[in-house]
Amino acid sequence: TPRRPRPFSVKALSAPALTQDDLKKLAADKAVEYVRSGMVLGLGTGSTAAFVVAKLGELLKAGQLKDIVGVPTSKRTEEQARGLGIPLSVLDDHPRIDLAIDGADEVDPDLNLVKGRGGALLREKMVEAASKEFVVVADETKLVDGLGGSGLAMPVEIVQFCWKYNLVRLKELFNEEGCEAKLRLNEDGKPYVTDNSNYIVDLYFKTPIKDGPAAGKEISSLEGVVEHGLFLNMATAVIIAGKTGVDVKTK
Ligand code: ABF
Repeated sequence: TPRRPRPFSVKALSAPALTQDDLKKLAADKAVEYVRSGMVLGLGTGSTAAFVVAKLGELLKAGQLKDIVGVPTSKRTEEQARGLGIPLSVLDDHPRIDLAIDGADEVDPDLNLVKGRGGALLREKMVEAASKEFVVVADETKLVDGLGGSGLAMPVEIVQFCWKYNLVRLKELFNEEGCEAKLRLNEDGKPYVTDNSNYIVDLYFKTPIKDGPAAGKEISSLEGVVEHGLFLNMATAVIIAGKTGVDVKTK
């Protein structure tokens, strides 16, 4: 007697659920489809961006990509890319970047971002501002209705000189919103120092930031602030990987 087809796929039922790393890799692989031979590329920082760099290394090795030049956004990324044999440069020599691909900490519905929990916000912002296209890679946990709304840190890079003074001034800027401000520390309790030898103050908002551009301007107007983690109107596309698939959002 002919075997009856099974009413459902046993394979699908037993397939392991996608991990957050699987989702990051899916987003990274999709973003790399934007890369062409000969491009100057901004190389992001963080665990999602690391999947992008790894994929670029693979494609170069396989001869499927040629003559790319990477401009890393951190010493960590520089090390990873160098280890994979990706030719590297700096903004001084390549002030016009074709495409930057980087992760984010928060993505709002208008593709504005919070970045910098990985500590690389200054170089990221410089490289991504110099890029014709800036593609963000993220898993769905990064989506928020309003920036600062995740309850997690919104980083501000400040000079080391009189950091307490600036910590207080940053907190005062958003006092009405009940914002907390903390100097970022390493596990050993010492201040976290960025690639540019600065400190980071993390701002914790109780409610989403109402006016991102105004907040960004106010933060930047403080002497001793080097850069903040609001990346407004910079992303040209955001690739979000979720349990149900990969979504590409563009402006
Ligand atoms: C960089 O890495 C940062 O701007 C952001 O802080 C962080 C995101 O890291 P991950 O991809 O590990 O979540 O993109």
